[in-house]
Amino acid sequence: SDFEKYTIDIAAHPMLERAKELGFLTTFDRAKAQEPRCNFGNTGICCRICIQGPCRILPKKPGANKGICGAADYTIVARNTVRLIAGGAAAHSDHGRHIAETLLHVAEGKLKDYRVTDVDKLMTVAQKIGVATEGRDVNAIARDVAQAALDEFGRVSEYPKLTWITNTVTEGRLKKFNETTIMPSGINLSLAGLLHQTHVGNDADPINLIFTGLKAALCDYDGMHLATDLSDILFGTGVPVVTEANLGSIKADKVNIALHGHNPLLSQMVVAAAKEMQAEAKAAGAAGINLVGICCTGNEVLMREGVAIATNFATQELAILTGAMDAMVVDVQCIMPSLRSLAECFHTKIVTTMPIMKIPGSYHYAFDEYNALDSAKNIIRLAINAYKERDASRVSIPQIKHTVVAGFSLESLMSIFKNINPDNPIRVITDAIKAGEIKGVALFAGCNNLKGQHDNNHTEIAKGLARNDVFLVATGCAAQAFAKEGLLNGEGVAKYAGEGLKKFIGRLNEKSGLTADLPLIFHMGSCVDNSRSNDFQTMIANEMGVDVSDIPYVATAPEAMSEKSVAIGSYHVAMGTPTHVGVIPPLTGSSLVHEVVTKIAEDVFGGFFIFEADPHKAVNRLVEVLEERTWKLAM
Ligand code: BF8
Ligand code: SF4
Repeated sequence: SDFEKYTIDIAAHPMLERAKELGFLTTFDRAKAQEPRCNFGNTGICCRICIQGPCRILPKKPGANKGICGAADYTIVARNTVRLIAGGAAAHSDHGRHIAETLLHVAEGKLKDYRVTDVDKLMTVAQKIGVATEGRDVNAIARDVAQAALDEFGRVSEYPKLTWITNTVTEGRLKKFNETTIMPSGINLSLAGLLHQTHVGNDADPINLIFTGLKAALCDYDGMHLATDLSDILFGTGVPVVTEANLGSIKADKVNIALHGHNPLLSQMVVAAAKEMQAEAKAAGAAGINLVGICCTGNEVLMREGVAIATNFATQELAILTGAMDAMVVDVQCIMPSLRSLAECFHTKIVTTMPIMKIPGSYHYAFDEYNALDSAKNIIRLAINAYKERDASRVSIPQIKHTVVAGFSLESLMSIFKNINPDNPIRVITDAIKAGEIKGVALFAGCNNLKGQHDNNHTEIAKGLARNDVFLVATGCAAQAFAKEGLLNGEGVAKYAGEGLKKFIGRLNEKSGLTADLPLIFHMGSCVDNSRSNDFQTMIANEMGVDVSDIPYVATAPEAMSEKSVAIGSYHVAMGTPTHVGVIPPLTGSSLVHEVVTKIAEDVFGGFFIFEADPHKAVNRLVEVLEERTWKLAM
């Protein structure tokens, strides 16, 4: 049927069948209805930057080979692309700012429900960014760390440069960023500057625009990194957890609440409140409260609390179609507005919580940091009441799920490495690379994109790289695809790892100190937690005595969709990382821009984009790149 063409996730098939029976349209139907796409938009040569537009480029038609203002295809494509980066960087860093503000209020003693949970991480971060720790009170240190994070946003002069970048990347990268003038000082300054630069009648130079885009992408890195660090400080740094994933994690006999979005500030409180409210759920006739995650807020509470994953971006609607979802609590980003109308057909309550994310017709429970736990309890109460309205005859949960071993913050990965090499844990991986046991490392990141078969690129590329002995780490919806497909457990290793990778993970297993076997792919967290992978790269490069642009480490976003993924991919290129994208982005309308980001970028940064929609070709290309780097390192 069509359903198999839409997605490889077998839990999704019966839900899509059900939608069809009930006459509900899902995102898969809407994606189909959008075809055929307009070629101008598809290739990036539609400009809507001023309201004389849209101007569309017809290369061969005199007068139409430029926009009304005279903008050429390369200007239009470059402007559109860098504005995508700015959107992504704004989203990630605003998320980081929210966490920083909360940490500041915690340090000032203003919030009763939050505290500094991971004092060790606070000390590490403080030392890293140059905040004094010696003999100081925890709250005083936390205040300075939070303030340093907030200062990243408001700086209006070009100096000093961003603290988190300055203190986390290799010396070589820092030099490169300064030489190419892409080193930012203030996040807001850079993003506003980019919007100015791309205004009608401003910069027409595609190269100049791309460099500004990379500067914004580095703001993305900075905002993500501080979001990860400060979330760890507030809620704890992930340690290995065993849980489960896919729609089968929704329980017919329990009050089911999905945590969907990105920001852990609220979802952590819901987790805490749920622990206290099991009795209330039982009084309503349920066996208890069952929390499940969708998208990155799901990844956040998976890493720290072991909460199960219901599903990822493309299939978020299907959680409601089980008929057993009592409430879906959403915060920010990647939440389909369609959820509300679908929920209307069931008893499900959609609860929006943030001032910048409302959906007409849904419940809005304004999240109040000052009474966070109470906010969370009110939401759970709404879910318990909804449970009472649930129609058991309409419940149909696909009994499909897999065991997931996750929680691999860099700290928890290093503590496993430490069991093998106590003096220098990172050598566990650099030695394996040098010995040729593994071919390098690949980061899987990013979304689902309805342009392709859901989750197929993720899993095919992962299996292909595993077979080629590449050590795999993952974040975001990519990690959730693997979780749902059973690749985040020991069986995944047995089935798909090449001989070298099998030996490598086997060695880690012997000394892991865990009861569960280690997985084929190491789940590092949410999308902001790509910063964990960047720290991993930096450690490897420093240990090998080279820059990150020389190490066999690649990134892939097999099903990239969001502006955030464009920002992440772009800063990876600036970091010197070969970066594969499995969806052809809207920039092919300018051969110049295409050439710059796929080829010339390598001469400047060492990193470059690989656009390849075919998963098998992508694997070959990525393996080739890794082998070339290993070969060069050995020379
Ligand atoms: O921040 S991977 S679809 S959920 S944007 Fe969104 Fe993409 Fe999923 Fe996480 Ni990241
Ligand atoms: Fe057209 Fe130029 Fe306006 Fe773009 S900025 S819409 S190309 S006139």
